[in-house]
Amino acid sequence: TQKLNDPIAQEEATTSLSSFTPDAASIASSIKYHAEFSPLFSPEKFEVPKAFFATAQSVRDALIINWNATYDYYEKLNAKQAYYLSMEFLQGRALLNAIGNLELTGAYAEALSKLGYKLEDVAGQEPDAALGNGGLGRLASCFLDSLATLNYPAWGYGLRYRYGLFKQQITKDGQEEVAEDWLEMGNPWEIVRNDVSYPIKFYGKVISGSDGKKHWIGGEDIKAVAFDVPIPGYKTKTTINLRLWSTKALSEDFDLYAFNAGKHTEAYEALVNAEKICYILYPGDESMEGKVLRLKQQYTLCSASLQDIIACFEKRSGPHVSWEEFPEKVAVQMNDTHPTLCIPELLRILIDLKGLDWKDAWSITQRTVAYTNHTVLPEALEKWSLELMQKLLPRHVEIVEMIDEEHQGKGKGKEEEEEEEEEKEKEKEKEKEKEKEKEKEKEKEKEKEKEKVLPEPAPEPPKLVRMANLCVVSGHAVNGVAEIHTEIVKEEVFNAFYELWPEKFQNKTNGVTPRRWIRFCNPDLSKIITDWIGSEDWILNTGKLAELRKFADNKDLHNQWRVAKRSNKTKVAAFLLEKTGYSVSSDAMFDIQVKRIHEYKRQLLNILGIVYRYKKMKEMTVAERKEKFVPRVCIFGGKAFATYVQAKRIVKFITDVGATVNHDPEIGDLLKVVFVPDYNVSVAELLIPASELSQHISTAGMEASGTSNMKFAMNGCILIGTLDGANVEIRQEVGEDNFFLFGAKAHEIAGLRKERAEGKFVPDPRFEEVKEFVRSGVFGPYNYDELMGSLEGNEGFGKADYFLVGKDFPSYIECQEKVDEAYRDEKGWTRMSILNTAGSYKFSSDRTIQEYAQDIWNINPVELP
Ligand code: GPQ
Repeated sequence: TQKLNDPIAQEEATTSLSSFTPDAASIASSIKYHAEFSPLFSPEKFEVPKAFFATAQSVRDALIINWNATYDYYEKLNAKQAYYLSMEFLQGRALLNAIGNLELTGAYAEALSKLGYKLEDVAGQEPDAALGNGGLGRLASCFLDSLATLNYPAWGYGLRYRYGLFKQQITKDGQEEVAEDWLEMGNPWEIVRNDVSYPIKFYGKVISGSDGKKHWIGGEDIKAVAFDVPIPGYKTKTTINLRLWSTKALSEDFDLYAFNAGKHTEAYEALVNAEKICYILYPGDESMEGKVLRLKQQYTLCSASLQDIIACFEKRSGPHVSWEEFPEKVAVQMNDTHPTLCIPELLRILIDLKGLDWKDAWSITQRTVAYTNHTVLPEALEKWSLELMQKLLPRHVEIVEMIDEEHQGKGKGKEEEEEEEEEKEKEKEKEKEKEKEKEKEKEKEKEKEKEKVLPEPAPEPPKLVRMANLCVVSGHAVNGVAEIHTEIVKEEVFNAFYELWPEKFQNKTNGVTPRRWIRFCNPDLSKIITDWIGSEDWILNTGKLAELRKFADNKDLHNQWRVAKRSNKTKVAAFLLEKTGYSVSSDAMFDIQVKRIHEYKRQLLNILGIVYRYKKMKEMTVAERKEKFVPRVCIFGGKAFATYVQAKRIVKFITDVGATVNHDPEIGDLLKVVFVPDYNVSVAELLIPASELSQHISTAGMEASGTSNMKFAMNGCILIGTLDGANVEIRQEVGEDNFFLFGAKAHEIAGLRKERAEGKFVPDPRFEEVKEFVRSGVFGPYNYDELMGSLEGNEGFGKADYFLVGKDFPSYIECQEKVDEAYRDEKGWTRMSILNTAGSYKFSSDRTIQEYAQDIWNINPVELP
């Protein structure tokens, strides 16, 4: 590497921004400039971490120029803008994506090589920005890429978590979580806007002013500061913004007196209290402190973002602000229910601060916000304790009560409503009196209680605010994320609302960005696609992928296709060896299931299928087993939520099976089972291109959509799956013959569970056999009684095989036999693989975003001059 503090290098390095041109020489000097003047690393060394940082900063310069141009133009045009509010953004790494979108990959590779570095190594230094858990967060990030690429005026809003999603370590006890200090070396992509900050209030009380207005006063005040992350579009100058909020105490809140008195912890209590809001995503919420923290996080996101959106609206409106026009300029999308507080917050600002009356504020709010539902699992539909909310956000609870009243009063005539209003007022007065009486009674009872031997019966369960209902009532659109999911949303979960407002309900089948998920993660396959289609147009217009169908039987394409897959597999084999110590053959079929560990996703079905296969192998002669089974590498990856005991048992089970099978000399390359630690976006980018079979085997009706299924199909994997989520549509597009289907259908599930509860289910003997085998202790001393027991019995959630693993087991292993057969036919398999890529065009997030833009947000693309 060149020494950077010699005068010539310095002169080169000071090349200013204005002369930034996308050729290797000026890129190299821009990198050197940042290496030289970056205050974050010591001057005498120029090692890879510093090279990464300097490279990223030089890219950021280019992004800032485009960001500013985009911002200025939007400001001038004052077009309607969409705001995507999400607690999660799973951005992954940014470097290769950014230079890829800017079409500067070649130039950067050359520049770095001049400086003695390989682009690949430098890019490998970047930590994943893991500000999310899984599908929901990654979807938000894919949407940003599509929004920028399609030139839609839109911004993302989220929180800047100090720690990313935990790092997963696999030990002999299973999963262990370690904090992910992703900001340790600094974040070269973010721009802190010290002049963009908003006050956020918690607690306090509401008083009625002499002006008849409500005032929320007192309480705890902190501020939210903006950190901007530029999001470049592909082959466009448009660079949109992901604005992440970081919380801080007000400067006067550092208690100098306490500190000087030696009470150090006490002195900065307020600082920690404010900053901890943004420590981590989804802090444990079993404790009351945890619950409060989560609600504070949600409110911070909503309040800061809305204050920002409103400030922007006012600025763009000029001296005459017409609030009636707000919904014509602003669309707010709530990514699941986490940003629900947007609704009462917008109403609060409009009514209390801007002086609008309820009717106008309500109408504006309804026309502005829309809600995406991502799950039908009842335990995942958020409900907040009314009592807690009342303490933390007293004014918002009043507003939520008004919304409820408004909703209850729907469809009534105006006079009737007014009369009712009067009645209600009277009722309220009466109730207040009654409340007072009750309080007195209670006090008396408390006194008596102290004298009693036995306690009184338990109090009534706490009242809960149903966030999803609030979204459905208040928003103008509600959407599910795959066709089957939207049907369930309409017919079951929100059926009463659907009957009331059928026009609100829509489907927006998810999608993923073909830039990150084909073009950049699978350059070999991309080149082949481009060569055969005759242009790169498919990257922006995935419809073109369908043209590959014409060549599905072409021998030359087959050869190239297989070479690319094989080369991706070799890379994964090296990666697995490094991370797990297991050596696998690249000739074996790569069979992958990567996603969050959850019972409904049924990693347990997969691993029990593997155990069954292993048992059968052991019962056969060498010749028999080679005849019956194709060699497979079964790869798992995914994190379990830290407090989800059953999910962690599943991780432990998979690793135990791996430890036994992988060391069994009789089995050799015929079967390997590998759990990849710390699955994240970057690991996905490596694994998906190398996968041949991919598993999407949730209990039908439980996976809202799934998005990795789309990525796998795009990369020429064949899916084995149930008729669930987007699998249904993928199968339709790629063709039934090119999808391995098994399992019970969504409409059968309730009946099957009922049968089970009535003791009518007769398990398949092969299922009994496999559980017995596990219990016999072949996989080590760990006691699997509880895990296997959850698949038995007849009663209750979590037990009695709620997720129907036993029911689907026979059809699953029979389907897996068909997979083996199909894999032996190399030509047939390659054909299926090509047809999967060809049939995946619908699942570009560009298509999804266009649908949101047209049907929900009513926004139009704006191309920079
Ligand atoms: N999803 Cl509610 C999450 O990743 N996190 C969540 O908290 C909820 C949903 C997923 C869902 O399970 C997948 O089926 C979807 O494909 C994904 O959201 C994006 O819609």
